[in-house]
Amino acid sequence: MEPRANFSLLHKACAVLVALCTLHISVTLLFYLRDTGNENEHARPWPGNGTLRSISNGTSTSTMTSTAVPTTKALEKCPETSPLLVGPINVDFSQPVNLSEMRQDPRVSEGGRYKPRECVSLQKVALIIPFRHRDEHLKYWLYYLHPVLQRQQLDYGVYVIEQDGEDTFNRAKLLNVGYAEALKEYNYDCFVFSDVDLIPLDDRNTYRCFDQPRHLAVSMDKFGFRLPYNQYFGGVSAMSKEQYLKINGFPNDYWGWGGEDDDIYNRLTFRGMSVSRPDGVIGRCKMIRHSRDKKNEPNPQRFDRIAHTRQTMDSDGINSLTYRVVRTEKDKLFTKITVDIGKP
Ligand SMILES: *[C@@H]1O[C@H](CO)[C@@H](O)[C@H](O)[C@H]1NC(C)=O
Ligand SMILES: [Mn+2]
Repeated sequence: MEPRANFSLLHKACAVLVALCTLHISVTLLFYLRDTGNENEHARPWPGNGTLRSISNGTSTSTMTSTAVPTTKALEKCPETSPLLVGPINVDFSQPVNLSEMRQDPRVSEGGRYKPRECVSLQKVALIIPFRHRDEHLKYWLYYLHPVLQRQQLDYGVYVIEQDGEDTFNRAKLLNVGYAEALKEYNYDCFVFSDVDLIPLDDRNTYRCFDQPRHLAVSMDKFGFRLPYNQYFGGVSAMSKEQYLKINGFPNDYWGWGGEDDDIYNRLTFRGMSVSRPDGVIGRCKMIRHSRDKKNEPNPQRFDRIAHTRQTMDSDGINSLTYRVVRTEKDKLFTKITVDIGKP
């Protein structure tokens, strides 16, 4: 009697096992079929699933790539204040600088372009430098500024805008050209306009844009580390694309030295904006000593022009800019655009 009872028990157990297996298979099959028909599914964690789905459903390739490559995690935004800043910087114009090491830097790409690898920059910044016959100064600028801009975690490009020929210099018109040419290359949202001979003495003076147009060269050695006057907007300034367009860019008819920065100041106040500045310690900067350039004599018309900004700003600016690009040179550390901007 005993062996027969055992055999019957075993038979029952087997039957139950077969039933459970059948149930398991059918439930699995049911879920599998339901999955292939439903593309709104949340991502499943096991690998290979996407491939399976793409075979059974030819339209699901996008789902396949998104689930099959879990390593392409998006970079996070850079912090408001870069953790790489060091504060005061040693700047010495009596020592010649050597750019050869800087040119080897694989993080900088042709034309003086850089973006941090560790995070996504908060702003895309074009640096615009009006230029003529100042190669020595440009060397210092590149040598000191590239590391600063990199520590500031900016996505940036350096544009040297050279006035062709030997007619009277026109700084503001060159700045307008820089704005227009930089935008042809990349979707910059901030523009820093810097003289070639001004070097910041503290990397906390971030070369980026703010809620209001920014004046950065607030504390120059040349002026005893103070503002020469409250409305001063010269040397180095920064404007977002929006702020720049709001004032119709810069005047094109200030030939020779002086006045164009005051005209720009007038423009922004007439459009209801004000000037944002770093404090006088962070905003310290050094100017390379030089004699006055030929063909950049003080402009005798400047006082009259500044007095009429309100009448001229809507018709003279980025909306009336004309020029001709003579040549473009891509150096490792900058893009140089030589332009014919006419003459007074
Ligand atoms: C600059 O430094 C490199 C080595 O880093 C050297 O080969 C080159 O001669 C130097 N150039 C000048 C002008 O001193
Ligand atoms: Mn100067």
